[in-house]
Amino acid sequence: MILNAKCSIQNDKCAAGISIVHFAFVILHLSFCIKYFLLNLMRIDVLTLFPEILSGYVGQSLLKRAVDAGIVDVRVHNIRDWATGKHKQVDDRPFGGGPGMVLRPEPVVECVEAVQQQAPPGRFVLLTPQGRRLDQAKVEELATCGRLVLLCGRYEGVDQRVIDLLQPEELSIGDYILGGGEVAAMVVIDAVVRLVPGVLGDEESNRQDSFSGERRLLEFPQYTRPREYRGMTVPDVLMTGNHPEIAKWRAEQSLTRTRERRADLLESGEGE
Ligand code: JD8
Repeated sequence: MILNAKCSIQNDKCAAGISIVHFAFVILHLSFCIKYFLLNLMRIDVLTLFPEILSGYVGQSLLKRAVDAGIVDVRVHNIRDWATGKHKQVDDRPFGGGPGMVLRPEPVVECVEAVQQQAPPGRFVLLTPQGRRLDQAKVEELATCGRLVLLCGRYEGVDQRVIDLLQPEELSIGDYILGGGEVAAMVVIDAVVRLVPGVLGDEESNRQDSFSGERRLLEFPQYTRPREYRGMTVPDVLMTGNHPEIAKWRAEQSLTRTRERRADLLESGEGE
């Protein structure tokens, strides 16, 4: 009887222990939701075999300021930390033969799962030449997610089963071949972070607003001091102080430049 009582007390303790852990988890996730979704903050996790490639960039002025201000939280994780076995092997030769190595599925999947569990799961992106090409519309979409998890491959890429199992959004930064996903991840971070409210100064972010939307033109030419350099002078209109005229000149310059260099940015008819 005494034994039974002891047992039931222990069971209660156990059940209470589990529910307390669950409760703590719910509170933790709730606080993350408030932080990242309601307060417009952003957490970015980068999964890579070469974390040192990211460290210089993350310490850079604009991003560092945002990190220091608590607006963005960038965390870099080394996939190798999830490798098991004596040699912590993360890559292996491709089945079917061919050059190079392929990232093994186990350390990658386990790394993604562990990192996703640290907070409410984020938008999971794989940087790969096979991905949809990144553009400013996609950047704006990513900037509205409270959390991004960026997976960088290396070598010949990741085992296809990682993709089939975890179904990341596959993105490419452009039609050229990089050595790995790290530089692409930095491009994504750079483009996304400047859209998070408070990262840029007010002046800059207002300007961003006026350029968002579907019609995008190239920038007009900029000039600063000196007024004359090696016989080249600044266009007179910029020295007049006539702001309506300056705005008109700049708009014309933007349109001409876009027509000449990037006609693809203009909807048909507008460039004529
Ligand atoms: C991830 C490995 C290199 C790719 C063999 C050596 C993005 N726009 C982009 N260009 N390239 C990448 C990219 C390249 C990568 C990896 C992204 C992982 N590589 C491989 C296949 C052929 N090379 C990218 N985003």
